[in-house]
Amino acid sequence: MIDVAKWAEHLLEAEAERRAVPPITDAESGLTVDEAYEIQDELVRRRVARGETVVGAKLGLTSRAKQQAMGVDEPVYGVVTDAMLLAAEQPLAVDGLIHPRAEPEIVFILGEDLAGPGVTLHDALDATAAVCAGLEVIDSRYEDFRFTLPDVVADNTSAARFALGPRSAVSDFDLALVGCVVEVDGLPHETAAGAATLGHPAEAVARLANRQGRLGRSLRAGWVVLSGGLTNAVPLHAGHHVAAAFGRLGHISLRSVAGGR
Ligand code: OOG
Ligand code: MG
Repeated sequence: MIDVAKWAEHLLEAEAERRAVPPITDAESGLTVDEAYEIQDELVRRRVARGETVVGAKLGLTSRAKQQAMGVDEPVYGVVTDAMLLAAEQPLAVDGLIHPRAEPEIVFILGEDLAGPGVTLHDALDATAAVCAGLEVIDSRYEDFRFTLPDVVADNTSAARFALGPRSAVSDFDLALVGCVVEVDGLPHETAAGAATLGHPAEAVARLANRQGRLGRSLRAGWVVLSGGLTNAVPLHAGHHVAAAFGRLGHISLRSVAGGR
């Protein structure tokens, strides 16, 4: 039997102390994915108990670029809270994090609750109030971002911060064909299209809604859903400027500075 509370606290402490730790599976080689989601649930419960509000959900490892980079070949699900949301133009204080990286994502804002079974890509689009360009800042609590599937699940899929661009109506785009160019300090670094995430970013939302349904949960109206990094993530150091342009869907940029929050 895994000590869910112990491992949840362990990861929260690593985050608070900005100290990377070895993956849990180094000590608990039999950790299952279900147990890892229990650790994640407990970790989120503790964040809520200390005053944070759940504002949405995220998928990770939905693109081949990310799966290959991280060596994990299936999508993972996590939770985002208000404490992770960066305000418009708010710089990212890198000293508050361990080894942050930024990745471009198409983000959905739901207008209706959504839960499986049977949710399709089209149902997900129908339930969407708006879409926007996003940059997720991930910050694995594990040394060197080294983890297995259960490790990254327990660690709330490396969730740390996220920034959102202006909202657009979902009907204005074929999200599979929206292009994405990531620039670091003004130079092109990574490129992709929306189809990089499971063929269509709304497929990611549908997949998560079906999982929620199996657990007797739902995605909630008003929630943001991050559909997963389209490209590999870019390491962030103080003084960097990372920008992700998604054509007509908009643009989002992040300036990283020294200092903590
Ligand atoms: C895991 C989180 C992955 C994404 O969008 O693929 C993720 C990681 O790479 O540390 O958020
Ligand atoms: Mg991500």
